[in-house]
Amino acid sequence: MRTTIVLPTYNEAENIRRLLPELLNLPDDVSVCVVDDNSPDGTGQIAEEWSAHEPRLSVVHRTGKLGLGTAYIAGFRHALAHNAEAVLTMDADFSHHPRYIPAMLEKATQADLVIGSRYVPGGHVAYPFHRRALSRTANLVARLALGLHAQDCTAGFRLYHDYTLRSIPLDRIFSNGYSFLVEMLTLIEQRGYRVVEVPIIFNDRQYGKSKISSREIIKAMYTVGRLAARRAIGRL
Ligand SMILES: Nc1nc2c(ncn2[C@@H]2O[C@H](COP(=O)(O)OP(=O)(O)OP(=O)(O)O)[C@@H](O)[C@H]2O)c(=O)[nH]1
Ligand SMILES: [Mg+2]
Repeated sequence: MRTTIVLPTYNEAENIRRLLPELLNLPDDVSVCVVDDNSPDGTGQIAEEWSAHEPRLSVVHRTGKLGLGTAYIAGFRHALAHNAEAVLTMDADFSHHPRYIPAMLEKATQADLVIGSRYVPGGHVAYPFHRRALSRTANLVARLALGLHAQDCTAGFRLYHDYTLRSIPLDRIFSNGYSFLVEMLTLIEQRGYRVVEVPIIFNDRQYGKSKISSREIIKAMYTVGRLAARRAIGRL
């Protein structure tokens, strides 16, 4: 299956140097699309230099920090325009380790969406307590308010089939940032697609800084509220 790995990046210079070779050496038929928001630390340039001698790597440069959700959409559009049969999204900071990718690709034969999941048996989160509590609460609220079935609704480690992505009206997605993931999953589950979770051990980043902020958390609560209201009136 021709798979494009979409990597949104903002200030991931230390990580991207280490991650790109691991991804490009995977035994599977993968290409990589870095979506960089003009990172001040030069992540976009590093990826650009690599792409000059690696035809399987492409870089989408955006003018500034435009948010994670629209970065995913830019990556989806790029991958679909280049005939990808599947699109895998992951963080560039090694929280999502490339070693899980083969298992996710294998599961894709049984699912329309595969989630690299922290919250199924065998999964684990190596986060400090407060971050773990935040993630657990966000998941619980999303599951209860939106009736989602997946255990890890906020995971960014996902493998989408091309047909799954093509059936979602990407133009109409209203949330950006981290809540984008909850909105995408809601639209996918609502269409009756099969979602399968593969356990992963999620590690805290080693290099670089987190981009999650209290503003993002408030925006995520707004997204869940808005989606729950739409679901209640049957207009998702
Ligand atoms: N292009 C782009 N990438 C982003 C943006 N915000 C975050 N990212 C990337 O999205 C991925 C996830 O962001 P992180 O900062 O790791 O967020 P997080 O995983 O919630 O936080 P930590 O656990 O602290 O790392 C990383 O690869 C980031 O570089 C953005 O606005 N634009
Ligand atoms: Mg991270």
